[in-house]
Amino acid sequence: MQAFLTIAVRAARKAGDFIIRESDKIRSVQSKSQHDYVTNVDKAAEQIIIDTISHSYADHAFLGEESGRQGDSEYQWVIDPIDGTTNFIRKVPHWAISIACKYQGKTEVGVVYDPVREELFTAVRGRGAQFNGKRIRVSNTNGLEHALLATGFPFRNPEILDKYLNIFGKLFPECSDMRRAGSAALDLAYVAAGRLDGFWEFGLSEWDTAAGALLVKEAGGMVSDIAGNPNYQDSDSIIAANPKAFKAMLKAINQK
Ligand code: 2AM
Ligand code: CA
Ligand code: CA
Ligand code: CA
Repeated sequence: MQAFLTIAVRAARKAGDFIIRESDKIRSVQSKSQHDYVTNVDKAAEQIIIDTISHSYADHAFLGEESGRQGDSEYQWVIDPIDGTTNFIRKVPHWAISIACKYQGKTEVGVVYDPVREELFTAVRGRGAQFNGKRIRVSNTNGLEHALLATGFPFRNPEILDKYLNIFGKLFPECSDMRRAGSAALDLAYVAAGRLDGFWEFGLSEWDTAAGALLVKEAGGMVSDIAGNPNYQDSDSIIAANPKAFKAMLKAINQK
């Protein structure tokens, strides 16, 4: 799996260099659905990542946000070329490349790379998580009183806004503060690095969370859906946090 990590990092760095070079030359901004934008740069970056990986692993399969599913293999690479496209388009320097490699449905390798800050978060299942080559752990914050949480608003799903606001109303008064920075992959990486104590969001896709969720778990954190079910991929919600904050978040959410 170490070889897969090397390739994932190479692909993320190549895409990162490309995106930074192109960031003053965004040619087209399209709306895929309401509020979900994509640019020519997202699409080209995804192709760079796929080409880099295919060069080493010609028979592997891909699931990319912009190009969908390709190939059929026990190995599948899950790619978000720019997580935080709205920030990227508006020149807010907070977005990342997210690449995960799954074998037989299980995430084995995860990379989240922020090329603006040159911050690289990596994990291999069973081998821990690293930030720029140094081992990271989730925070030790106990409970919610001093916890800094992050979230994303349900911009795509106005029908779940009431459900979202209800949970916000339970968590926000209990915690120290809540961030909404616009990149779920970086939110998860920051939980893994202990910069944030917890994260929760509705309506994310596999490419947003696959790499980041492995980072959190390998850094000693917990990941589940809003009901505490570890198979968060089967639901429309995700919670990730250090184990103590995780427990406190679920308790706060489930209180009447
Ligand atoms: P994306 O930039 O790859 O689309 C944060 O809420 C998550 O939702 C991000 O991972 C982001 O991924 C996605 N997202 C899509 N459209 C968004 C929008 N208009 N505002 C905020 N996040 C958006
Ligand atoms: Ca998108
Ligand atoms: Ca995304
Ligand atoms: Ca994206």
